[in-house]
Amino acid sequence: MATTKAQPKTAVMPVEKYEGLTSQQLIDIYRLMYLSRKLDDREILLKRQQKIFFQISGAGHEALLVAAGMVLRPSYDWFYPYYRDRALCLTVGMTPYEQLLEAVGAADDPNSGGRQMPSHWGHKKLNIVTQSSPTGTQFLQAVGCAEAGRYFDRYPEAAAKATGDYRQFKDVTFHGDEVVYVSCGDGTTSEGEFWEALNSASNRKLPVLFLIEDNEYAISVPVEVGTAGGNISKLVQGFPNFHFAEIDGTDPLASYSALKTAVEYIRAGDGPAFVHGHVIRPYSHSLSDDEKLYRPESERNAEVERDPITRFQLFLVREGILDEKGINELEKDVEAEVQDASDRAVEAALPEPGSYKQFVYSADLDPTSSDFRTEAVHPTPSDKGASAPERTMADLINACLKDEMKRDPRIVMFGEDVADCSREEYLKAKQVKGKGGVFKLTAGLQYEFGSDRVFNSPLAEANIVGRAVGMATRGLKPVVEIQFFDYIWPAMQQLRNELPLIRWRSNNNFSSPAVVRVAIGGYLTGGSIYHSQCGESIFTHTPGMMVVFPSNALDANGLLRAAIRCDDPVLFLEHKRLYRETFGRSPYPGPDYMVPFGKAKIVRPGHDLTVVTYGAVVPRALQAAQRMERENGVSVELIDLRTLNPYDWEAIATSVAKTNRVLVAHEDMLSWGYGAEIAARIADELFDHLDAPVKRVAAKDTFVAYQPILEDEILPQAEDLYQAMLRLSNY
Ligand SMILES: Cc1ncc(C[n+]2csc(CCOP(=O)(O)OP(=O)(O)O)c2C)c(N)n1
Ligand SMILES: [Mg+2]
Repeated sequence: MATTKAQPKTAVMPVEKYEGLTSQQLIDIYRLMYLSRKLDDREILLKRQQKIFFQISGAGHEALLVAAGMVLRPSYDWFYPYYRDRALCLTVGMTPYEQLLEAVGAADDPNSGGRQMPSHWGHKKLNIVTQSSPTGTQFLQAVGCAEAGRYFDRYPEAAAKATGDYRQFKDVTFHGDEVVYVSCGDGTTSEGEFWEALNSASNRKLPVLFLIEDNEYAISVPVEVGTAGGNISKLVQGFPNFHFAEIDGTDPLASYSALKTAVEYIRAGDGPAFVHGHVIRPYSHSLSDDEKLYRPESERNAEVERDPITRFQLFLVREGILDEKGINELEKDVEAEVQDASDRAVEAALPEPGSYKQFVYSADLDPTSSDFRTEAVHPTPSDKGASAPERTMADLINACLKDEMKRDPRIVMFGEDVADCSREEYLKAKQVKGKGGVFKLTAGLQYEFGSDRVFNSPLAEANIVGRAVGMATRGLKPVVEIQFFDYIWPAMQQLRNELPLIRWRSNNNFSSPAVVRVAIGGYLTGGSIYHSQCGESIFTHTPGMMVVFPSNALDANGLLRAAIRCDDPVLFLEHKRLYRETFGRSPYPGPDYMVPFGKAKIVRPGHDLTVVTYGAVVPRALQAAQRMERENGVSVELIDLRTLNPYDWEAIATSVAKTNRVLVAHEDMLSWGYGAEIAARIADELFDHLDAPVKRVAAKDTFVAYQPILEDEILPQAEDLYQAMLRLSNY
């Protein structure tokens, strides 16, 4: 482990004169720093003129970031910057005009096409990956991006283009020694995902440069409040394989020197690096913040003394590199450039009204299309005289994963316990059989495809999803597992604010079509609160996320294949109770069987009333429907939605127009559940067809209790469905 001793915050004279930089390079550094500051000043002016709507500056961070930009390779390395990184983006090639296009929200803004606030960097050509506003979400994605680069380097054939699935639209580039840059402020190091990322980067010796820009404040909260002892460098020293440096980030030469060493260390493949730069924040947190409210004049004045721009200007003059005339000319030149960029940006075309609808989902590959409808090649249960063995949902999910891994070398799988055996020597020596998931859904995959493709994650759900986002952005197809839906919540930031948003917020410049498989649901007899939860509507309420919830083995197989091949992120919900149920078993349908999204299955045709449901309620509703027919002569049409986003409105509308009575049923709680939306839409659009109010059956508005008597009462049973059908048909 290489370490660099902490250095004082004040500038230290370089050991080698100017760190080996030429006079011209020193002038270029000053130019970029000054340009960055002037762009902030211009944005502040534009904000006051109400030509832009938000401003957050990179002021005070310029020296550190120009240095970082200089030691990294544009369009070669990968960048996960944060909002103070204007100077880095300029240094690696983003133009002032492109930066101001985001500030005005222009259609041609390469960062986000007018969708994100200013300083939310993203640039496809420059490998600057779309940045969001939640602090700290970039770290695990950077780790995943680095893992993907390493994977492609080891398996270059995986980078090949292929037609017929997402790979057609996902270019892969890699060099083998690229560095992934990720940065944040001192405050953000308190986020859990920061620590999860350090843990994985360290453990896997990944080529990631962590740059911490410590301006001693997170809005108004000083560093000693967020960070134990007030110095993040002291806390991270225990992570193995890292190179560490702590520097004066207002000194471009000290920054350059430290970052150059750090990047050399990473590029050599020795592991990640952590560079902690002390910087200043002269312009308050943002234009919405006034630091005079929490920082006295004395403290603010002390910062002025450390301003990197004035100090470096003095340095250039003192060293005879530029005289005052030269400085004036350079500054005038920069100001003219900013003026010109600004004049053009305020005139730039704005996004077309209605264009917001674009790029919520892939425009290239539509999983609802007929391309995703293929026939089973072996007899299915509907084929009379089928002789192939009936397989469970667990079997056919496992079979699909195996088929797809064979077909697509970009697929990697990880999660808690998904590997057969992390200590693979036991597996190789056949000393153990292997686990392959707590429900055994991934059993045998590590054994067959190796530990680079199927491996255990740390026990950290954000880690699983965050890394998957980074990998998928880079071109891999992670098919990750969340062990229980009940424990999905640590990953919520990634699942809500990242995974489904990458495409839309980057205006289609990036995408992250990962698959997240989740074991969900109750009816377990003793599953209790934390092994029984549903909650699918939380995710169907997130634009950009496809949500799939199969009820039987054949659908699970075909839908999972469609999920893996498609170009959008998919939350694939697998009901634990259905994994090995007798209901819904099927023979293996072959390696190319697919069920398109958004196409419901009419489980049972009928003409008196419609039931719309999915998941584990399907077999219960079927039982109730059969009883309705038997005891009351009522013919129930049972619709299994199969996918919840998108969902098959046409099937619902056609059925309700025929039966005029509808029951919407699900296992999740009633209030604010998935059925509320379906019922509301039926009431709105199909009112004229209804002979009775829309009914709903769902769980009670509580969590599931352990004692089976309570569990039965809480979750909707066939009897509840029967009673609701009866009331509806008698209305
Ligand atoms: C998850 C999350 N929580 C809160 C915020 C609101 N917020 C934006 S910036 C910020 C402070 C960040 O401080 P630091 O990491 O030190 O960066 P700095 O702005 O000082 O450069 C906060 C609290 C956010 N964007 N995301
Ligand atoms: Mg800060």
